[in-house]
Amino acid sequence: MRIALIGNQNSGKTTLFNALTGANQKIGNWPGVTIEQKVGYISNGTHEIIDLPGIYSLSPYTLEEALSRAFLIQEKPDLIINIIDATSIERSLYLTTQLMELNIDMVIALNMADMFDKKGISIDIKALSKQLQTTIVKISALKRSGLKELVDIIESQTYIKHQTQSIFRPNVEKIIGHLVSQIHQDHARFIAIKLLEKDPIIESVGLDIDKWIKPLEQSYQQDIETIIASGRYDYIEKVKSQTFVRLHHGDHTTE
Ligand code: GDP
Ligand code: K
Ligand code: MG
Repeated sequence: MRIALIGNQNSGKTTLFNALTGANQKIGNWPGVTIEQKVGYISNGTHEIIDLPGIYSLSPYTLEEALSRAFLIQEKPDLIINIIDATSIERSLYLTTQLMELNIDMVIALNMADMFDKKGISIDIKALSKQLQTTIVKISALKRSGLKELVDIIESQTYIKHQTQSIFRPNVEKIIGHLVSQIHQDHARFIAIKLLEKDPIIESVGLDIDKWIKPLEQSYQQDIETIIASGRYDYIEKVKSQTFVRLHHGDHTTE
C-alpha cells in the first residue's frame, strides 16, 4: 500500500514518520520546488509512507496545501494516516473534516497521548471514532507508544473503510447531493464542496451552482463560503462536546 501521512504543522508527522520507518527512508524534493519529500517503508518494504507537507486545510492557497492536495487527488494513496495533535483538537479536526470528503480510507493517529494527564485532557476514543466513523489509535510519536497497534491495524487492514458522511445541515447537504449526482468523477463530494467554497482550481464542470447557492445565502444572510466554514465548526463543536473533556486540574487555562 501507499500511505499518505498528513496533518497540521507540528502535529508530530516527522516524529511519527521516523519512528515508523527508522532508517528505511529516502529524502528528496517535490518536483520543481524546494520542499522536502520523505518516503519511507514499513512492514519489510510492503508499505510505503509519504510524509506530506504540514497543512491546515485542503485549499490551494499555499504551496504546501497545493502539494498535499495534488498528491492525495492525483496519486490516490490507498490510505491516509491523519495525525492529530490532541492538545489542539479543534484546529486539527478542521483538516480532518476535509480529508473525510475524499474517497480514500483513513486512520487517525491521535498524537501527544503522553501530554494528556499533564494537560488534563480526557478523550473518549470509542465515542470519537463512532462520531467520525474512522478508526482512531491513540499514540505518542515521541514516546513511541501506540505505534505497534497502529501498524497492526494497517497491516491487517482492520480499519473502518471510507464511507460518505453528511456533516452539514440538511439544506446544505441537499445541494451537495444535487452537485454530487452531476459530478461523474472520483472524489465527487470533495469537488462539490470545493465548488461551494469557490475553490479557484476546481472547474465548475458546467454546473449552474448559483441556482442552488443564492436561496441558501439569502436564508442564512451569509455567503456560501461562510456557511460551509461554519458548518465545519458546528460539526467539530458537536463532536468535541460529545467526546472530549478538559479536566482543568492544575491548569486553569481555557480555550
Ligand atoms: P511535524 O511538523 O508535524 O513534522 O511535527 P514534528 O514531528 O516535527 O513534531 C513537532 C514537535 O512536537 C517536536 O518538538 C516533537 O518532538 C514534538 N512531538 C511530536 N510527537 C510528540 C508526542 O507524541 N508527544 C510530545 N510531547 N511531543 C511530541
Ligand atoms: K501544536
Ligand atoms: Mg515535519
